[in-house]
Amino acid sequence: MRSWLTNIQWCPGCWDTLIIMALKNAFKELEIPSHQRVVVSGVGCSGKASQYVDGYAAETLHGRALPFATGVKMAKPDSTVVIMWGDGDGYGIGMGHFIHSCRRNLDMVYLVFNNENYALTTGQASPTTPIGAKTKTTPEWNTVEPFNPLELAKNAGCQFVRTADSIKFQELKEIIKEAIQHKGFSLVDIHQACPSFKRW
Ligand SMILES: Cc1ncc(C[n+]2csc(CCOP(=O)(O)OP(=O)(O)O)c2C)c(N)n1
Ligand code: SF4
Ligand SMILES: [Mg+2]
Repeated sequence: MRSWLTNIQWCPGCWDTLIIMALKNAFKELEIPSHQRVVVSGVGCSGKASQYVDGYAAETLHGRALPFATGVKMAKPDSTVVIMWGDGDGYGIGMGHFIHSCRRNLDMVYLVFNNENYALTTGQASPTTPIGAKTKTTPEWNTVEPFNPLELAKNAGCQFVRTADSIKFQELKEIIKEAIQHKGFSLVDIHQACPSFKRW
């Protein structure tokens, strides 16, 4: 069988692959069989992630992975449902779904690949782009304050809220394991380097 690493769709130096590897290892160490795993992604560089994890997978619409995943979890409550998507997906177009998923508290894992930009569409500002950053849509500098997803999630009722860094691989894997074991909706906001467009 060919390794998944021979079919990489990301730029050299992209950290998306580290996040995928951390999830694959977390599934393995928790001994979750592939028929119980469901990985749902949105659209973006991060959206490709679901193609690389053994188990059921769906690459859905931009911003709509959460409602899709909610349906899966309700139909198949014993499955381990993981959402993998970007900051544009999760904190921009999919923001309403994010807040209501925190309120509903279904047992799902919400992994946000936070590279602080819309990377697949070549580097526009996102809700987490810092002040001063130069992007395609902020050619001089970004003047809009980024929002804090962690505080929003807590205020909306999410009881498991963590940040992680994809370069700290072991730590990321352990946090993902904790998130899977947490009974309820869990947010892991993952700092992800995007060498092609995030230059701040
Ligand atoms: C409804 C809809 N609007 C816009 C797009 C175009 N689009 C594709 S990916 C993307 C942004 C992706 O950014 P993010 O979610 O942060 O993922 P990343 O590529 O950074 O991993 C946009 C706007 C789309 N596919 N569908
Ligand atoms: S554009 Fe950025 S996020 Fe997308 S594959 Fe390239 S480095 Fe990764
Ligand atoms: Mg992004």
